Amino acid sequence: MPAHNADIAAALNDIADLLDIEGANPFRIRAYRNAARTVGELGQPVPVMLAQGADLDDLPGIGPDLAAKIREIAETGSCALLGRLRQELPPGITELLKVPGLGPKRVRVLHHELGVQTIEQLHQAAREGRVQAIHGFGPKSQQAILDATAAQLQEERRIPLWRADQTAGALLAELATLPGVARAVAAGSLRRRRETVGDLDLLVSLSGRSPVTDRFVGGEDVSRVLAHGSTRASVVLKSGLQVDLRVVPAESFGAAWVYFTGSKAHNIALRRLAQERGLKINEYGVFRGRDRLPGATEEALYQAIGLRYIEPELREDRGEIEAARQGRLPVLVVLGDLRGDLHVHTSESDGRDSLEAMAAAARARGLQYLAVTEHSRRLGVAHGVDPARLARQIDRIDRFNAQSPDFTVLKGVEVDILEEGTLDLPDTILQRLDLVVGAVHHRFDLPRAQQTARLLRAMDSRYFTLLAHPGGRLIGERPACDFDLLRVLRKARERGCFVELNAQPARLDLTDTACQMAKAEGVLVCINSDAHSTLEFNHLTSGIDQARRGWLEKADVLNTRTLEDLRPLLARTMQ
Ligand code: DGT
Ligand code: CA
Ligand code: CA
Repeated sequence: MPAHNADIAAALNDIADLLDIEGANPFRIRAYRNAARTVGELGQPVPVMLAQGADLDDLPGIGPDLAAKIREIAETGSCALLGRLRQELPPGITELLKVPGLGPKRVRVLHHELGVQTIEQLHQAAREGRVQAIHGFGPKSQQAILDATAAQLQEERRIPLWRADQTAGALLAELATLPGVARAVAAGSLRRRRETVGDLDLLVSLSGRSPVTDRFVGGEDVSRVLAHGSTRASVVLKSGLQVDLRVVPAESFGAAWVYFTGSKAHNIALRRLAQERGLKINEYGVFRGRDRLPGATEEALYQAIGLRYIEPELREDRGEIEAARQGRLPVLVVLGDLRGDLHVHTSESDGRDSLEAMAAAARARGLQYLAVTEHSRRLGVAHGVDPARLARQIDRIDRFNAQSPDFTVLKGVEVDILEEGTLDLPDTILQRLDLVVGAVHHRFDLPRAQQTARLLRAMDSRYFTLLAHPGGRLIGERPACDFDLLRVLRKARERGCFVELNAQPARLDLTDTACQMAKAEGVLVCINSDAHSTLEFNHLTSGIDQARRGWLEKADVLNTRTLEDLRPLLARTMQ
């Protein structure tokens, strides 16, 4: 399959990184970086240009040698030079580039002087004080490396929720088939739908004698057994993920499920409340002196201490117990509440499927509308649109809608917010749209005051509807940028515009607590898939998980509105 420009640019950047670590000639390194940028900003896919017989060495800064490499990458996905560099250097070395503050030059020195090849080894070296001994690295940079690698390692041990879901689903299905097993359920952070999961906690209740723990530790994917008794077992799977299993009698099931769902902070707060009422709760039940109160269901356990049932996503000791006490728990949004999706890409920019295919897929999921929001021109790597191409897409959408009585495609764009806070497309084209989604895709590193000013200025644009993935983070890969969220939310309310909860599993941006803040400030949150293919409407489920952790109700979410109710809200941002 021919490579996308973005993949070609990434491969060229990898070559530059590896050459840099190797200590190659700076001019050669710069040539690869420039070529990566040039390819990234091309208006056309390289494979298409090649098919049309274009000469790549006509491009600025690209000579015959680089042109041949680009052709090789475009046709095969890689090139001999990249393969050779990857073989010569230790496989983990590019991981070191992920440590904030470490560029190729410093990685080269650390590798050369200390022989470190992995983040773990670098962490160890910093802990032993060996980093500060190197020329150019003082105690201060050693401490920074120590902190950054610690954070990196911590983060790496947690896995994203969607992956945990897959493993847990398979294990639970297996447990449920064992003789004597009445129920097999998930607990822990997985059930609370945290965005990352440290280990899996599974709970089984029995209807008779059962070989459940023996069969569990003997499972095919188990690499190590940490504990094995008749009521509990812990294993490490081949993937490195730990799984804790508890087996409980049916009469304790509710109490145990609450206990092992956590969070720990929620449990502690529950226990304190129970004590105030002269009760004792633990994983076996609720007790007044020696009497056991009903604890077979979670509802019964909560009721015994005077509370309404609390949804697992809320169990973080962030006010849910007080809310349950006062009977003002939120009625959390569910997937079926969503009527549309306001951030979707098609093959016109970096999506995989056509506008028509995306609309059909959204409709098949019961949605009523979607907004097509291609990248704008600055994002050459994503084949971003210029005004002329956007104008053609607007016409195409008009034609589509004329033929589509029961599903509407809204005209949008995901316009880049430039460094100074201006937008990457002129008002003359933006004003023809139904909505303008603004997003930051570069200079994530601006200082707080400057980043905040950039976002506020963007929201002051004449046409601005929705701030996409506000934090700009990629979970486990890139931290959120630093800005004053409260000021941004207040500006959004003042301007009548909205913030996105981007549902891509790697983004989940807004975070849960940021959703709570948006709700408190009276700013509607839009849960968008940011789908780049028809399959990616699945992301909406992850977005709903996160929104629920953020206490959002149907009314707090913009795209639970019918198209009729949505239109005037969008129109207010486009005047
Ligand atoms: P994780 O695994 O780091 O993503 O987070 P959790 O919440 O799944 O934590 P985990 O696996 O250590 O424990 C599962 C649940 O068991 C936890 O949410 C609450 C309960 N639990 C564990 N240790 C304690 C404890 O020391 N006290 C109380 N009250 N509950 C605990
Ligand atoms: Ca856990
Ligand atoms: Ca655990």
